[in-house]
Amino acid sequence: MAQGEIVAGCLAPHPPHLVYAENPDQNEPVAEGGWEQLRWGYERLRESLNDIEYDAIVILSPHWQTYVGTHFLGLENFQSLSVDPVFPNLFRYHYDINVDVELAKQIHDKADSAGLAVKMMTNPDFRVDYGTITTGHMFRPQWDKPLVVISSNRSRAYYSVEVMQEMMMELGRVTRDAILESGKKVVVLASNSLSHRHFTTESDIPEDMSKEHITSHAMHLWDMRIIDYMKSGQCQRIIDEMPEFTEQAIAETDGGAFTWLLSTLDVPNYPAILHGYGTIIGTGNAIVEWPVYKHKEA
Ligand code: 2X7
Ligand code: FE2
Repeated sequence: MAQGEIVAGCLAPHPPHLVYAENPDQNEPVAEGGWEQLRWGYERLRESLNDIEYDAIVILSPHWQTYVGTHFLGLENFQSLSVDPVFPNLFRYHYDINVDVELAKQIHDKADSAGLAVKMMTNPDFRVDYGTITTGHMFRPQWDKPLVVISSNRSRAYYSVEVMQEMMMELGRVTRDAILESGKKVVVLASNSLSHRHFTTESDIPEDMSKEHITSHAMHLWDMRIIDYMKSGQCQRIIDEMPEFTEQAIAETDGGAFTWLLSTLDVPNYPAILHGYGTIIGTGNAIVEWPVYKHKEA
């Protein structure tokens, strides 16, 4: 069997506003657009990967929060209605998700052997979180590739960013090893915002872009610093500064997805492609691609 491959890795944020603004058939609320900078960013990401072949998409979502270990969706299909608990006015999405259970189990088993606490989620009534669904929809709205969905162990909540990073670096390494052994071509996605300080009230028209901006200058500076590291291929500096970034920018990196992504990619030292940046209810969001397919020889 040929060796498997990670063909690309992406930072693919999940504010439900993006799905709301796209008005897909699956989502009940209707919008007059909004957040175009980010939606155009997702268009550019999709276009960039259009000619790249892959078998499956692996997503780690901070909104599937499992405080005891890391869990993996473990049934072939999940269907239901997902309602965002904070924004039920924006996100009521009827999903139908196919899972690559074989690959999920391979990653699960490798993580287990490495000493991480893991579990396959085999409850057919389990409700998939809106982070997974929004990233899945915006990355590939046709939903024609099976997913592997990985929960967030939230180890930062019990311990610290440092402990979270140790665990997510290990989870990233075993994810990578399992993918290489599987013989499959895979895209890996970290579903998270950067700075994550929200406004506490919503405007009357949620998609009124005259009300949208970053919550503070400090948040903007942090987001630009991290983006600069991504664009200039300095991902080890992101790992090194993750504790300060996560604490000072209240960043959604606390869920571990970003650290896990960088680890699956062997902490890239080549430039990432920034497809878009924008704010959503005050939070900072970047759509970024690491084009591994261009760096095979390196
Ligand atoms: O989950 C989110 C988020 N990360 C950022 C902004 C708004 C809503 O939901
Ligand atoms: Fe979020």
